[in-house]
Amino acid sequence: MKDHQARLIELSYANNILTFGDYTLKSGRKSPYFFNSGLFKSGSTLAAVAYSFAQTIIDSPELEFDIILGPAYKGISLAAITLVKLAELKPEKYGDMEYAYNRKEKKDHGEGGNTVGGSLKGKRVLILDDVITAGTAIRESLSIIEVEQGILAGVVIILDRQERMVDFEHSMIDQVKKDFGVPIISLFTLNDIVQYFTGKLPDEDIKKIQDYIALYKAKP
Ligand code: OMP
Repeated sequence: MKDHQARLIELSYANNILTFGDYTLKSGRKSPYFFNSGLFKSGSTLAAVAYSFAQTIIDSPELEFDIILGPAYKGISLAAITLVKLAELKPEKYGDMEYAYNRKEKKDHGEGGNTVGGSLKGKRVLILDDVITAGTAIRESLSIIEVEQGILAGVVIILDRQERMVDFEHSMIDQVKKDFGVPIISLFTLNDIVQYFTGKLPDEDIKKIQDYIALYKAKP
């Protein structure tokens, strides 16, 4: 784990973005931990996540893309702040790059269209989002790219929960890598969380996570 990744885990915990307790997920799974990226709401936490995303992208030359897609709602601000940071760190490469996001509701007046921002058509699109669990949200983002005639170039997320799909023993991440042959990168994974908090959290909390892993961990 790089320093900025460990710092992001620490800061997420300090700001109640990463919490331990009893949660029901979108997939119906009962999880002993939750990551709420909607709580990146202060200037300093937004700056930290933007830096971590931008630095991870810069450190991943295999990610070659022309535009960033931030899926509504939580991906929108994440994509915007990351592009600002990329333009700051590497203006020659990212200064003119655009981002886009989808509308949740269809619009038939004004500028129309299902996306706002740059056009995805014919472009290599990087999806930037918060969390992948069973893969439903990422599936929706893939269909936006398809409808808008873009080309998937890769995915960067904050947290890979390393879980299997609802009806399949492998993870959605592995499936997308296989189907599209593109990189999928996370700022940190559930493994990193366990590693970071072992010895810092009560053993019983770590045990609950281990039990959860035993139930839902994706097969490689
Ligand atoms: P999947 O669509 O199952 O991959 O779940 C990912 C989505 O679930 C995220 O985009 C969030 O909306 C939500 N989520 C979190 O935000 N944090 C978590 O720790 C877990 C989930 C979740 O419900 O699985």
